[in-house]
Amino acid sequence: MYRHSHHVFELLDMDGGHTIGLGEFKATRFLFNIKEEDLSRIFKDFDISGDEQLNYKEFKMFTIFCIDRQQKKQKEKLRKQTLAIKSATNVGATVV
Ligand SMILES: [Ca+2]
Repeated sequence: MYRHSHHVFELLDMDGGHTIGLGEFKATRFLFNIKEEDLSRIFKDFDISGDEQLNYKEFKMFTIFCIDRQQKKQKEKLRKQTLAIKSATNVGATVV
Protein backbone atom coordinates (compact mmCIF):
# COMPACT_ATOMS: atom_id res chain seq x y z
CA MET A 1 0.00 0.00 0.00
CA TYR A 2 2.80 2.37 0.91
CA ARG A 3 4.40 1.96 -2.50
CA HIS A 4 1.06 2.72 -4.09
CA SER A 5 0.39 5.84 -2.05
CA HIS A 6 1.04 8.15 -4.98
CA HIS A 7 -1.41 6.17 -7.09
CA VAL A 8 -4.01 6.33 -4.32
CA PHE A 9 -3.40 10.06 -4.00
CA GLU A 10 -4.06 10.56 -7.69
CA LEU A 11 -7.23 8.50 -7.48
CA LEU A 12 -8.55 10.56 -4.59
CA ASP A 13 -7.57 13.87 -6.13
CA MET A 14 -10.69 13.95 -8.24
CA ASP A 15 -10.43 17.58 -9.29
CA GLY A 16 -6.73 17.21 -10.17
CA GLY A 17 -5.69 20.05 -7.86
CA HIS A 18 -2.78 18.04 -6.41
CA THR A 19 -4.33 18.32 -2.97
CA ILE A 20 -7.03 16.34 -1.21
CA GLY A 21 -9.84 18.21 0.50
CA LEU A 22 -11.96 16.77 3.30
CA GLY A 23 -14.62 15.69 0.80
CA GLU A 24 -12.11 13.72 -1.24
CA PHE A 25 -10.44 12.44 1.92
CA LYS A 26 -13.70 10.78 2.97
CA ALA A 27 -13.13 8.13 0.30
CA THR A 28 -10.07 6.90 2.23
CA ARG A 29 -12.42 5.74 4.97
CA PHE A 30 -13.20 2.64 2.94
CA LEU A 31 -9.59 2.02 1.98
CA PHE A 32 -8.20 2.32 5.47
CA ASN A 33 -11.18 1.26 7.56
CA ILE A 34 -11.58 4.55 9.45
CA LYS A 35 -14.66 5.44 11.47
CA GLU A 36 -16.62 8.36 10.04
CA GLU A 37 -16.47 10.30 13.31
CA ASP A 38 -12.66 10.05 13.31
CA LEU A 39 -12.23 11.35 9.76
CA SER A 40 -12.23 15.11 10.35
CA ARG A 41 -9.93 14.76 13.36
CA ILE A 42 -7.45 12.63 11.41
CA PHE A 43 -7.67 15.00 8.46
CA LYS A 44 -6.80 17.95 10.71
CA ASP A 45 -3.99 16.01 12.37
CA PHE A 46 -2.29 15.44 9.04
CA ASP A 47 -3.02 18.86 7.57
CA ILE A 48 0.27 20.21 8.84
CA SER A 49 0.16 23.41 6.79
CA GLY A 50 -3.40 24.10 8.00
CA ASP A 51 -4.85 24.99 4.58
CA GLU A 52 -7.62 22.37 4.92
CA GLN A 53 -6.09 20.42 2.06
CA LEU A 54 -3.74 17.47 2.17
CA ASN A 55 -0.87 17.72 -0.27
CA TYR A 56 0.99 14.58 -1.30
CA LYS A 57 3.55 14.90 1.49
CA GLU A 58 0.83 15.22 4.12
CA PHE A 59 -1.12 12.37 2.55
CA LYS A 60 1.93 10.12 2.56
CA MET A 61 2.34 10.66 6.30
CA PHE A 62 -1.28 9.64 6.65
CA THR A 63 -0.83 6.41 4.66
CA ILE A 64 2.24 5.51 6.74
CA PHE A 65 0.17 6.06 9.87
CA CYS A 66 -2.64 3.85 8.52
CA ILE A 67 -0.34 1.03 7.46
CA ASP A 68 1.36 1.11 10.84
CA ARG A 69 -2.03 0.95 12.54
CA GLN A 70 -3.13 -1.97 10.36
CA GLN A 71 0.10 -3.88 11.02
CA LYS A 72 -0.33 -3.42 14.77
CA LYS A 73 -3.87 -4.77 14.48
CA GLN A 74 -2.67 -7.76 12.46
CA LYS A 75 0.07 -8.51 14.98
CA GLU A 76 -2.47 -8.38 17.80
CA LYS A 77 -4.76 -10.72 15.85
CA LEU A 78 -1.89 -13.13 15.19
CA ARG A 79 -0.91 -13.06 18.86
CA LYS A 80 -4.48 -13.95 19.87
CA GLN A 81 -4.63 -16.76 17.30
CA THR A 82 -1.34 -18.19 18.55
CA LEU A 83 -2.64 -18.08 22.11
CA ALA A 84 -5.85 -19.79 21.03
CA ILE A 85 -3.90 -22.53 19.25
CA LYS A 86 -1.66 -22.97 22.27
CA SER A 87 -4.57 -23.29 24.67
CA ALA A 88 -6.32 -25.66 22.27
CA THR A 89 -3.19 -27.81 22.13
CA ASN A 90 -2.98 -27.79 25.91
CA VAL A 91 -6.59 -28.95 26.18
CA GLY A 92 -5.82 -31.75 23.71
CA ALA A 93 -2.81 -32.77 25.78
CA THR A 94 -4.83 -33.07 29.00
CA VAL A 95 -7.46 -35.20 27.24
CA VAL A 96 -4.78 -37.64 26.06
CA1 LIG B 1 -2.23 21.04 3.95
